[in-house]
Amino acid sequence: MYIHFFDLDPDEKQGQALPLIYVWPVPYQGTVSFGYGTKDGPEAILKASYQIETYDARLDVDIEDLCHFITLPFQRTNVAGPEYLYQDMENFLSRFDPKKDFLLTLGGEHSISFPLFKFYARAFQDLVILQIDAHADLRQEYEGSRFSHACIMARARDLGLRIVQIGIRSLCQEEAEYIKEHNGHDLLTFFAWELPDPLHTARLCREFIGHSPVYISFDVDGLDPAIMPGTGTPEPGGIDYNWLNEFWFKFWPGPKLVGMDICELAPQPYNVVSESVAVKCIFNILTNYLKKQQE
Ligand SMILES: [Mn+2]
Repeated sequence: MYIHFFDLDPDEKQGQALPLIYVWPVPYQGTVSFGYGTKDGPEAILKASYQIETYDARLDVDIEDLCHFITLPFQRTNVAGPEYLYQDMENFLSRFDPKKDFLLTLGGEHSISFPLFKFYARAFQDLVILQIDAHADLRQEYEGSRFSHACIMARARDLGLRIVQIGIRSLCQEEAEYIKEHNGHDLLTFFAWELPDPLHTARLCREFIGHSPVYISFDVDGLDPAIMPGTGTPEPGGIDYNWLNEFWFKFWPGPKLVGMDICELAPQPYNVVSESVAVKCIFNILTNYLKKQQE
């Protein structure tokens, strides 16, 4: 069984006062519109993490010296609909403290983010969601559901949360109009076709975020399908791996990160590129954030 994220056993480092990160697998697949397989995402990410070097050569730091990982049991996922899943997730989350506990949630489709938005928004009213995604996810309703993965950021707006979106390139007219109206006020959208360089993007994000804490909601389809083929709704023209890594490098030191999720990974048979890229993306976020917190 692949339980220890990055093959790091927290018991081996007991006594070291390092930040704790709870890895929470939520293999929910309910409202996905096209591709299938997001229920296998969490397991594929855990498995792939065993193959990844834990030393970050650029930052000259090993992730095992930055944090401890504790993998939580796989969340039971009720497929009757997101409302049922949310109840189960909220029950589980009631044991955690949003002020102190960093959850790294492994989806599952993007609808799994909503209980986490609510969880952290309770403690941080000025929370900003940093969304990596090909899709705006700002529809009020999709295929009869308000809690579809295609509406997840509209639900974040219902909670009063500000959102930064990076990599967006697939949206409907209703969403385009919403973005026009809100961009620069309570929403900051970077379309993939006009993405500035990482340094400039990081500066604009930090200006918009100010002193507010951040929660990262990472839909893997934000990346280019050339490096992330394993996802349900691939969209060409996505974010480049090195661009994104450079962005995190320039984004911190900066806003406090309270938690994150990564979702919509649908592993492909005989091809481990997607889950390996997903693990590296998680790794880069954590090493850049935690290392610069220490400095
Ligand atoms: Mn998406």
